Amino acid sequence: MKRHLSAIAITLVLGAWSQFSQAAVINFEDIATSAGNTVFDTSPDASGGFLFTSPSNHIHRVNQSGSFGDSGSTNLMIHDNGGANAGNGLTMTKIGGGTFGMSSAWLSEGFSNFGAKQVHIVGSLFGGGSVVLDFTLDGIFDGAGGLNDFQTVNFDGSWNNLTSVAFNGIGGTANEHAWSIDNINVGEAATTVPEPSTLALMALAMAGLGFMRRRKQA
Ligand SMILES: [Ca+2]
Ligand SMILES: [Ca+2]
Repeated sequence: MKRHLSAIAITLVLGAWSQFSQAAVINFEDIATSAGNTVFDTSPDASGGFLFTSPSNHIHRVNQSGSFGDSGSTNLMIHDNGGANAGNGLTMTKIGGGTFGMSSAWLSEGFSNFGAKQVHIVGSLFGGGSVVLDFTLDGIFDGAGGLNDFQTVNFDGSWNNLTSVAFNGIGGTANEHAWSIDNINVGEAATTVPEPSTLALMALAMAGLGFMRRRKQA
């Protein structure tokens, strides 16, 4: 009986904890490009349980300095394909459906001479509505040198319950607007504060565990 109660208490604690600890980073290392190389994909990329699609079917997997934004590892670079302005978008959705939260990501100008000035980010919310953030790139883009090409963009708690997020490079060189992305922090309710009922359940379960430990020692 005691063992059963302990198991139940542990399950409750782990269950409650997992509701706000499922953050994960999509770093594109599961579809890595070898150092010094760039691979050009003409179909959507799947990484970290998410699908990344571009209306132009023109996604570069980059792990290269020089002309490209360098994150020190594989990242995705998007630019207009042949001058179609809608072509530089990238949309992420969860494979198999479902909602997700997003707390941060790395963004950079994508290509020397063709870099975007801003990245326009639109999150579609479950049940309707959207959240929007325009992130200004810093113009620091040195290719192989010592400066950091990428910046971190942070998202607040309104970026939860997302069904998809669309990124678009804007400004900069006409018809190119190249930009790059890496290290996207995602997770169910990534920035949600646990509800009082969840906290109460955890406290109850932990108290139960402590009580059983004391009984065992006695
Ligand atoms: Ca990476
Ligand atoms: Ca930069």
